[in-house]
Amino acid sequence: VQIDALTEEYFSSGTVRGLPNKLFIDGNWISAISGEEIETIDPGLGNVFAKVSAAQTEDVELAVNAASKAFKEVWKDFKPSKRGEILAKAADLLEQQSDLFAVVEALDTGKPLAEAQGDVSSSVGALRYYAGCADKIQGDSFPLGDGVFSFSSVEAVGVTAHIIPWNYPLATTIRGVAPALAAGCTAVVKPAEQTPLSALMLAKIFEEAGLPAGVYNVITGTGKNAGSPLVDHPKVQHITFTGSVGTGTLVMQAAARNISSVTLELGGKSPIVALADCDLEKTAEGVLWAIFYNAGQICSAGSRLIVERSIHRKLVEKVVEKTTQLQAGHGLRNTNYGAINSKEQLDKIDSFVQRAKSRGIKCLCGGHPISNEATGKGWFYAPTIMDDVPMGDELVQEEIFGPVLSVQVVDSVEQAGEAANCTDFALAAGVYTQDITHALKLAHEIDSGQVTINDYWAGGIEVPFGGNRKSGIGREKGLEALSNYCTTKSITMSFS
Ligand code: TXE
Repeated sequence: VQIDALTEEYFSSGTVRGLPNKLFIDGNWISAISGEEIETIDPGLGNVFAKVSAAQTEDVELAVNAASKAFKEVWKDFKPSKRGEILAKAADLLEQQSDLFAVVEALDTGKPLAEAQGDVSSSVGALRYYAGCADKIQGDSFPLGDGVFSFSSVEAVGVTAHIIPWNYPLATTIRGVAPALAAGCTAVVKPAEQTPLSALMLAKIFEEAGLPAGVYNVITGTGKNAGSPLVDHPKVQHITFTGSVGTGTLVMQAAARNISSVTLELGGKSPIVALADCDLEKTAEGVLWAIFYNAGQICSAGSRLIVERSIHRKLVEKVVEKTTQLQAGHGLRNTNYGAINSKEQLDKIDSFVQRAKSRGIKCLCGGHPISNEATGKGWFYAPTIMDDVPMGDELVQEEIFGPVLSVQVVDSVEQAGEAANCTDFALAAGVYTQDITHALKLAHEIDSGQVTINDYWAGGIEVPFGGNRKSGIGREKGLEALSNYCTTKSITMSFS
């Protein structure tokens, strides 16, 4: 019912009432010192529906200082079980407000409401998971003999910066901030300029849950004016970044200047290997959602189908047939295939496809922008499948970050493994086969942060997630993510 009311309000007024539009620093809602603002656009209609403050260096300074003060004076020695209670309360509050969050997230990103609802519920789960971790972070003891005893104390690193992309704004914010806060760190979040709202709305949730001022801060603004001074700040001890390889490189350079640590979750060109004995129906369904969920705007999207020649035609036909089930449309109009987040991204996707066509690569379906049938507005791209793409082609090598599947045909399990590893990326992979030996052999051989067998999106907050090589450094999610926000101090004493 709330969703219906919010949808109606949005389509009649062009916005949603009560959206936050200021920075959240030290527990206060304040405008950027410059007074400047940026607009946020609904990609499903191409209309501006909200404005937020545009932070610059001086605002970043305030936020980092607030986070530093809160770390030293309040949060680092806050009773761990109480930290957990606040995170658990925040999870409950987010769950209660999930309709509002899902609608705003769908508007900001352009994704279908059902997908945004999934993002909110997985974010509630992530908050609960790390709430339970807060009082279970502990050290070790090291008996040394000779009257000397040593133990370790696992401590929070300090102020952490979180640079968030536009494809999963809420989920990416929470998957970094929840373990950071559970570990006793404070956070300054810089959401993507295209999708700033949910990180701000989360501030309201944390406020209501009783999080002390300065522990969670949000500075909205551009990468250049707000993101860059944040990652360059000497008081920031750890940076968690999700985004492009180019910006990740700049972030790592900034971290190197300050000797701060980084977690980088960058791009991907993830393969799905379909061996001759796979279940064709299940594989086709897996491939469909691996590449067309969120219109392919996912770092771990399965953007390459590596298929054995004997089933190539049959499998590809099935996937093409299934793409006809996809209904493009505005995220709040009960569709299952949403918009591309920005005009720039739409143009980038189309230019990859047009270049490929001009090189003679066969397009099996899609291959062009489409307009939202109901309104003729918004940025949509037809689900696209490019067939028999050579290994060295840019469609195989480069991240498109859109709904474009490149099919690679191979003649053996060995060739499939080689094809899977033929790019600079190593984020995710899927393997579809009935043969356990082949499944395990490929899982072993594929260089990737995660491999899923006979499924693609399986795996929750419990499972570490991240990439190798150009796909990044470090892992998020799971207990492993806590180590991003902790440092070990060894304390040794003599009692002889
Ligand atoms: O990414 P950026 P963009 C890929 C995808 C896409 C391309 C460009 O291929 O087409 O990147 O997207 C902030 N210092 N991915 O330009 O620049 C920025 O404000 C500090 C993959 O949006 O990486 C935003 O908050 N921060 C990806 C965040 O970095 C800076 C998700 C990501 O933006 C900054 C998104 C700077 N100098 C895009 N410059 C994934 N792996 O999921 C920008 N930012």
